[in-house]
Amino acid sequence: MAQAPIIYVLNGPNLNLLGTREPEVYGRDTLADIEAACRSHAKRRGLAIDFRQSNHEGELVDWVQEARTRAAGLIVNAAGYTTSSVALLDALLASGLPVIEVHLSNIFRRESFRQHSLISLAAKGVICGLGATGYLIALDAFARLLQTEKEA
Ligand code: CA2
Repeated sequence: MAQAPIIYVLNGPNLNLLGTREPEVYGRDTLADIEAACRSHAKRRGLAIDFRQSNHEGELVDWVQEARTRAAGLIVNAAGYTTSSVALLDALLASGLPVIEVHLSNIFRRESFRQHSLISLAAKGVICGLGATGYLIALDAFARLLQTEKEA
């Protein structure tokens, strides 16, 4: 059987703290819970995931460059780098891969500085405010997208 397409799921700074603080904003799931949910959901959709988190901008850039040759798409929650990282935006644009941007919280109900995403300039779609479910919806979108590409 052919290998399942790989979706890189990249998480930015401080998301390793999920489940320990600010549950009213980010929910009670830990990042490990989200990874487990993504892994089983991806399997149901015929996808594989490579799920990672880094507090370092350059490491995220390296992973996007790596994804170019390994992945069929990227799900990115760039966290605090969302509004500031031209380097990450450039890497995403250069990857030529479809990107879905995800945020756990509804950034449009929060401070205005959170509402201007640079990453969105590289994104096919953006999902926010649905907590961990947003990642699963992004995987659903990739399953449909890749199926449509296969049929074309
Ligand atoms: O809602 C999201 O997913 C965000 O990307 C999360 C970022 C924030 O800067 C964005 O505006 C929206 C923050 C991630 C920090 O996560 C924490 C989790 C638990 C405790 C403290 C921070």
